[in-house]
Amino acid sequence: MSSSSSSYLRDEDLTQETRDLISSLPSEKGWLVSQMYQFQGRWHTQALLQGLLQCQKHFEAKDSDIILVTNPKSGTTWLKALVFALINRNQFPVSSGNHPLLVTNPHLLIPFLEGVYYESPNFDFSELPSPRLMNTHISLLSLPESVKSSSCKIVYCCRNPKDMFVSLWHFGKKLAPEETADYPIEKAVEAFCQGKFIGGPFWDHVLEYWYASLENPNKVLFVTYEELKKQTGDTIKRIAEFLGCGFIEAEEVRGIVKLCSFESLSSLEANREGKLPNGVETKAFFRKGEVGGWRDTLIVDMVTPLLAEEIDKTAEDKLIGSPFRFFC
Ligand code: PAP
Repeated sequence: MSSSSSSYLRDEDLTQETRDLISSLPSEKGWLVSQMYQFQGRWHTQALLQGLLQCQKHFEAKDSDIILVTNPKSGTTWLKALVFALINRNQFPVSSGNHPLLVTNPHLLIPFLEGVYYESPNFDFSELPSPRLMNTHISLLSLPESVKSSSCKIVYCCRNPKDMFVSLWHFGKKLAPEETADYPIEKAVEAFCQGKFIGGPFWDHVLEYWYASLENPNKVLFVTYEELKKQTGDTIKRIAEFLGCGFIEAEEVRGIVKLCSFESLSSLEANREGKLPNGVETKAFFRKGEVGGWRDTLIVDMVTPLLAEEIDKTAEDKLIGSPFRFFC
């Protein structure tokens, strides 16, 4: 692995327990990672699998916790910024010139559960201010027991699979330039469609949380990147209502929309310079921020439209029997 790779792609800090477990798991060579392991139906890097195991073992959810859940590249950074601004609006008025989001990348304000459990196993989650705000990519099935049994709230954000795939494709190139330089996009699409992708299968992740939001609407709120784009203010109000944030002034909503917009966040020094502790540059989380941006990457000649069709066809197959539809 190149020195610029994220620590999530490396495996030097594995415990014996993780090594023992992975030796018994199905494994595959993956795009971006030399090896991926299937655990509880999902494909993981060794590092994030260790983070997941530690999280399952040690994380104690509180009723007041708020957990943001996404597939990678589905709006995590944006959702983190929006919910942080929302729940802290009394302490940090959005119109003030010294809001933490103006000087700090959202990933540094809100801990990524399995990432922290891998990188900083001694991190003390009890020190976080209440309500604790955290994020994860963990599937519904693999969530720590206390998350399922407590009254903590889950906000899930889904993105259409073609934009998600393309976003990860470009992110991967920044994350591991040497490893991805000659990797054919056709192979990456194939792996994505087979579900053999970091955190995959993508579709199962989405559907499980979508059904959970229908079954338990007080526990799980399901929003999409596309509706956030189209109606950011209304979606913030839905999130605020779900989280029991009380009355929120229209002016405040407008302030949150503006503060957390792609244009605003991506132009800040905190999001143009510097790196996260895992080695990823903060600017890597801001690329285009569009709906339908996949066209530039998946339709570049007469061959690649087939790739978009391959993803559409797979999504169609995976959704047979479900009324859920992706926004495309
Ligand atoms: P992560 O799961 O690794 O944290 P995540 O934030 O979910 O990544 O995805 C990054 C995507 O969100 C990028 O999409 P793109 O590659 O299609 O451009 C990024 O541009 C987009 N993004 C980041 N911040 C915002 C924002 N404030 N508004 C809209 N889109 C955003």
